Amino acid sequence: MTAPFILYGNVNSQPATRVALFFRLAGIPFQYRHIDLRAGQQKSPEYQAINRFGRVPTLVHGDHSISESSVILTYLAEQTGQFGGRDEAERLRLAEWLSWLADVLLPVQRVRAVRKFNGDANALPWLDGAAASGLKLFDQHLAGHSFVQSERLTIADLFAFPWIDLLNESGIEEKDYPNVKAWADRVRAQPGYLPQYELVPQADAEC
Ligand SMILES: N[C@@H](CCC(=O)N[C@@H](CS)C(=O)NCC(=O)O)C(=O)O
Repeated sequence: MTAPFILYGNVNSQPATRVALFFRLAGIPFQYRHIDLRAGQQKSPEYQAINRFGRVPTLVHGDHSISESSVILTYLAEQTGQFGGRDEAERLRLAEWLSWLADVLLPVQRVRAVRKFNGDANALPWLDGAAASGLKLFDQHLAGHSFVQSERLTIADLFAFPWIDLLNESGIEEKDYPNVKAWADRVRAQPGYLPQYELVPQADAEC
């Protein structure tokens, strides 16, 4: 029997829910461990023993404990044969996409963090501009493409998607980016899709 996949996360964390989205779309069961970020559980010695950065998500699989959602998605694609590159060239392209998406779309996550969790509003003018620039670039790329890398859904789509699914919490209108909206609707139409707040519970669970 192969080792279970154990995901440590929090329903409010988009990096964590993108891993849950992988499992849901792949139809792969996982064990879920809720980490109480408000209580600081991510900084406890027990948790930092599996995640040196003291953040979610962490994937534990056999002898491995892996942090950083892009690394986890890449690992899962390799382990399961789903949503990854089919040859070295595709795997390299996907690694490029993960890095690029993290650069250009991270301001979307930051804007949400400020608006939803009462962050420093002085940062908003800069963050709103940076989020709009990133979304414009992403929208331009998606013109004429069904999915980020190709005509099939990959971990690059799963990486970007949670930021887009909750654009309204960032104070951004999805309809202002029509190619992004059409792409997001294609992801939402995938079998197994669940919206962010239904992907994982606020307690440990078998999912
Ligand atoms: N680059 C990381 C980002 C992880 C991250 O920022 N996690 C946040 C939640 S969204 C966290 O655990 N914050 C708690 C803390 O820093 O104490 C990834 O993609 O996994």
